[in-house]
Amino acid sequence: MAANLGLKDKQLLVIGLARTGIATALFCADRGAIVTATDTRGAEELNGSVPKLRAAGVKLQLGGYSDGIVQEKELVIPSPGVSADSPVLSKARELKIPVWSEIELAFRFLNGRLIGITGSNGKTTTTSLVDHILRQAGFSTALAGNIGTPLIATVGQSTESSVTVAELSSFQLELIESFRPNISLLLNLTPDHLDRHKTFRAYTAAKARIFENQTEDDIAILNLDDAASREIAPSRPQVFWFSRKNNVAQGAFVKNKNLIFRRDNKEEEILNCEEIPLPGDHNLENVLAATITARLAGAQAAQIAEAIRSFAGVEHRLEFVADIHGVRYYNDSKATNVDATLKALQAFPGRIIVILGGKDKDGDYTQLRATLREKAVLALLIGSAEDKIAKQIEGNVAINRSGTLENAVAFAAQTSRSGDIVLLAPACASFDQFQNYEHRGRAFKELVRQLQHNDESRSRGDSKNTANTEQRNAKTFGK
Ligand code: UMA
Repeated sequence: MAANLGLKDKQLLVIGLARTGIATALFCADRGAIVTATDTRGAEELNGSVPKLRAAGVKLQLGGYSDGIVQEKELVIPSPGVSADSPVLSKARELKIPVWSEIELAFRFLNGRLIGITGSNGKTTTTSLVDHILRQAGFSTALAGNIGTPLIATVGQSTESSVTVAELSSFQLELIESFRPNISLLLNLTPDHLDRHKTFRAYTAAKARIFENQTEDDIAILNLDDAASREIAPSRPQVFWFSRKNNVAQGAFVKNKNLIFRRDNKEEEILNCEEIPLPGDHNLENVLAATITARLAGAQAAQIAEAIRSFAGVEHRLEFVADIHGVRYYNDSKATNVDATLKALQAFPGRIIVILGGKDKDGDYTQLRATLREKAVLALLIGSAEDKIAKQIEGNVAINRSGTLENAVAFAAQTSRSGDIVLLAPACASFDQFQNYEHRGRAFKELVRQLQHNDESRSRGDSKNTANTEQRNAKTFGK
């Protein structure tokens, strides 16, 4: 670990006061730093965190800030949502004030071992799976980072024997200095967040920083099937590869449908790939990557196999919701870009009714055409991206302009037949109609569960129940 940092009497600026900023400001104030924290939002929008921050002695400047706020600060810690090239951070650099992401600060205080997991898609599933395997194998673990709990918030519980499993985003990695996971895993690289990083090259460079400070004592794990990942393989750490398509010298691969871990010419059969409960080739990649990570962290082959078999998956990632008369409903609300939607479609054999749309992120939906032709029977379009998506995919799949998620689910229920898959994998952000992708996913699940409930009430001939459910529907969705 890097040298611990003395925070006492240090003048710090924390920018952004949501999950990361609040945890960072409280952590630093608790260690005697003189903390100023700022946000473009006003006190009334900060969900009640203001009294707690004030009580901890944090000086607040809310409702906006000027570049001058960095004057006389010794360290600036912006939240991941603050763009690295924003004027206030440029000013800090001009004044030679260090600008660190919160993961850099957390790293200076973290005890025990650190596993860092990044990539364009699959991060959350893989991070959760690694954590699940290690816990099942008896390790004391903490799950943190981009997955929702800031790394700094878990530092206090870390001990010499604990393992912190952290999901890392490009926003967090682009502002590190000495951050160094013992095991770094890069799952894949496809274009994402180009509104922030501008070019794929800059985005890739931010992700590659996960390996930057690793030494010969550390481990890097990469995807041999992904050309962009191969190009940035590091030279200092020991490199392990995973591949669905080829054998690898050191790492994990598939042989005769078995998942194999290989190290120093010794092979271990982990489990049969058909036993993996998560659908799709991309999930096979996630499982291969998690296997190497957990094995090198110290879990035994049999423990890994058992934990994979019992892994229930992650909410909003190809999450199974219900089977209603042979029609299976899946929630993949986290598919907020075209590549993630492609992977979701590819995870099923066919006859998919897919719900697409939301807020466009400059996505190229023409990339969906071939897979829609092959796998989908119907595309239900929702949200503000409806027109653009319709223009870009028409002629490749039947389209219904549903407008809202509620209409889309109702239409899917009417038109589907046994054996069909109804898949929410929107390829768009959610912010036009929902607070975030989690809100969208929960709304989808609620709609499907109501369908199921209504169906069960009908088959019981229970008219009273049906009326109640309809009343409840009207309440929840404002019909
Ligand atoms: N703000 C400013 N100035 C700015 C920009 C934002 O003051 O220029 C303020 C906003 O008004 C707001 C706060 O900053 O109050 C928001 O900060 P934030 O967006 O960093 O929110 P956090 O709650 O701290 O969430 C961050 C991650 N968010 C982003 O990367 C955008 C969360 O990842 C992460 O779970 C959390 O830290 C804990 O580590 C979310 C995410 O969308 C899930 N990540 C991206 C992704 O997965 O695609 C990278």
